[in-house]
Amino acid sequence: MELETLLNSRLNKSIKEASNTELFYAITQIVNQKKLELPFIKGEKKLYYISAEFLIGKQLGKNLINLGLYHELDQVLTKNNKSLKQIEQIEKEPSLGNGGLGRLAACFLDSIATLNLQGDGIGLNYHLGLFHQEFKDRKQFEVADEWLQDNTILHPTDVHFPIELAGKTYVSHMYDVDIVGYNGQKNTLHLFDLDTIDESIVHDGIEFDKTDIARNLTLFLYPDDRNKDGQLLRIYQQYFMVSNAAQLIIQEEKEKGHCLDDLDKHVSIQINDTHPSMIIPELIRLLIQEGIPFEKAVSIVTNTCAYTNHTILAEALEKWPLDYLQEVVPQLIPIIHDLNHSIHTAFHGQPDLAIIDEQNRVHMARIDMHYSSSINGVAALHTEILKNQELKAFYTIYPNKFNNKTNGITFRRWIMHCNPDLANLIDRLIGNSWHKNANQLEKLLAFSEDEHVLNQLDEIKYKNKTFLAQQIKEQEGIEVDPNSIFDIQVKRLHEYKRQQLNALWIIHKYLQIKAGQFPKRPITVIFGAKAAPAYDMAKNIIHLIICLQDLIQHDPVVNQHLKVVMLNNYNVAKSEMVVPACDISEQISLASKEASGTGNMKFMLNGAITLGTNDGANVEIRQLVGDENIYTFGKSSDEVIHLYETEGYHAMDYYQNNAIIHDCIDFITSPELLALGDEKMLSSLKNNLIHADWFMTLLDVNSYFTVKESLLACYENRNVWKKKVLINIAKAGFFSSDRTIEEYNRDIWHLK
Ligand code: BZD
Repeated sequence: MELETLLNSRLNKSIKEASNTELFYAITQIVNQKKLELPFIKGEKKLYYISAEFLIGKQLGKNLINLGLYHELDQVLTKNNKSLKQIEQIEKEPSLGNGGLGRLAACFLDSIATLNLQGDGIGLNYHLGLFHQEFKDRKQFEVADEWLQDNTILHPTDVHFPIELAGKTYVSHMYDVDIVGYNGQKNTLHLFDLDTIDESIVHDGIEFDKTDIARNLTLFLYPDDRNKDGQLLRIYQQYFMVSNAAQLIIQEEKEKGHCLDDLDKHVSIQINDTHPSMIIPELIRLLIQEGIPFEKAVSIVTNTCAYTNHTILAEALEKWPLDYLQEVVPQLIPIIHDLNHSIHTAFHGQPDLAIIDEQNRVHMARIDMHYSSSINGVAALHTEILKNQELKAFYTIYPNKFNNKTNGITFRRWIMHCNPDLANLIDRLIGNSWHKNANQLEKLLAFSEDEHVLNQLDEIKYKNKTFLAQQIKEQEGIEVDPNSIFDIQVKRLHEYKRQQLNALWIIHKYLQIKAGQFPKRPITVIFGAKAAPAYDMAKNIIHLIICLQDLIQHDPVVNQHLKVVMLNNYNVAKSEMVVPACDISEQISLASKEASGTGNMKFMLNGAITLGTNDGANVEIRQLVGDENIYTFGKSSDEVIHLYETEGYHAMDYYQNNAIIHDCIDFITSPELLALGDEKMLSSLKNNLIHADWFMTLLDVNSYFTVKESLLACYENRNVWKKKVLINIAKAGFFSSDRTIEEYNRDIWHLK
């Protein structure tokens, strides 16, 4: 049936008369019906991608694209004076992730299904998500994110497993989300939950009784783990996730008639950072229960599992006190001891290889590295740093396990859905083969001197900027000029990502404007970021940015030249709005600290120019586009690593010896800002920058300011800029997650 007829038959009124909400539900029903008709992907071998986060974003638009229905429906609705884009907004965004790691998992599921590979995701169903960010008094506050109300994506199943937690048995419940590929077939994301969860125990934002496991287990992603109860809760969550995963895998294998001795021939398990690491001892335990001897079980599990590392920040590598594991998962302790003992014997007690260290802490990443067959980093530089620095001891003993898989993004969401005008222009120029073979984008290079094409690209950017400006006006109450340069930094708030460096530049620009030095063209600096609830310095940085936003907005002279916008509750939907509207993509982490970044790829694909350090995947962007088409600055990762090793960085020296740095930092506690902000928070940030500055903000101030000025100047050279934009889009094909997944499959999973 034609879509229009189908839609009419679902409504009890005409499309014109129906409200957006009615249309949303009617379209959802149609999509659900279509999904039901799709076959599940089948194969000899199956992948299970286990992850604490799946930042999947709103599903309706993405499903319509992958089902091939988006365009037709859009036309039907437009004809009836309705907007599909507005209807899509009705869906609540699933709050099942935090940042890059979770969004990567979502892009991967899309590509796995699109490539017709049999692979399901396994995670948890967090009722109240990460948190919903609110700003009050220019500060971040966290409240529950009630995304599950009006759920339209989760299907309850009748799958339940018994899970032992602290000696008590809980019964899990599996919920499924369909993962539709851009290819007429589907996989599944399985999210586990408890039926006894009670959202009403949450009070004062996101506070709740951390000990009431039956009611709290899947309330939040990353509950505050500053104290013991919080840490225990994380262990409860992690074990609940992996025990469900292990039981599901074994059940499915038995249903297929496979012998568990051959598990590694039929199953691959990808461990997404260390949150799912307990899958290793849990699976060994269950295989032993099935009658397989310990040594054999260990070898099967090692062959089945593969581990991805997403960070080199030492504090993010999880280490759980053995006592805590003993309390929550006593059934795993004998296995962990045995594994530890084997390693101790094999490597003569070498301490940096031990699973249990001298302080009786269990190193989760070390379990992964000893007992899986692949260890990968997520960008070339990151993998090299793992091999030569952070995980050197493991690279020495397992050189063949190490491999690089540079991250990618799904082009279905990150251009076709978020930037339809650009996607359509590309279709008209080079055809649509790039939808499935992203390298075809290089064909765009043929137009790099074509003024008409370059102008079309520019017009699309302007239209996207105008749309973003409208949204900012509606949602944040700030008027921004689409003719200004949109300079954007959106990502988790962390000192290593150095939003504070960008804030110092804003202060610098503010002081210049105050002194009568005006920029050639107004600049709009846009931020979006959530700070972890327990991370005070990150919250101080958000506070400074909002104070700057308000100071500048209310200054009638400065606001003609400079605007700052802190988007509230930055999420996937907001990302889809800012990515197509960006001129300058800020990727300014301290070199060696950003494993890869994936926002950098999204911006590039949508025609932004990167202003970045030689870090993570920025390095590969630079190799692809050439030095003329990216603006890099700052010390190299080798230099930074050397500074850490020699304790050679002293922020105070920069503060004392550089007048610009001195003025910018002093301004943080100037009367102007103290009139708006909290003295304690601003002083604490200022003191930190002078006396600690663990992520070396001041190290790169000079070169950042200089290179940023040259980038802004380049914007005025319109033809040169437009050509750079085209080259960035044309070279982005490498960053398709289809390419990344093909590599995982070729080197690790071997599904087909
Ligand atoms: O993973 C991110 C890295 O910081 C990015 O550089 C990289 O691009 C992406 C995808 O590989 N890591 C995370 O997002 N990590 C976390 O969010 C996290 C959360 C809790 C504990 C440890 C890590």
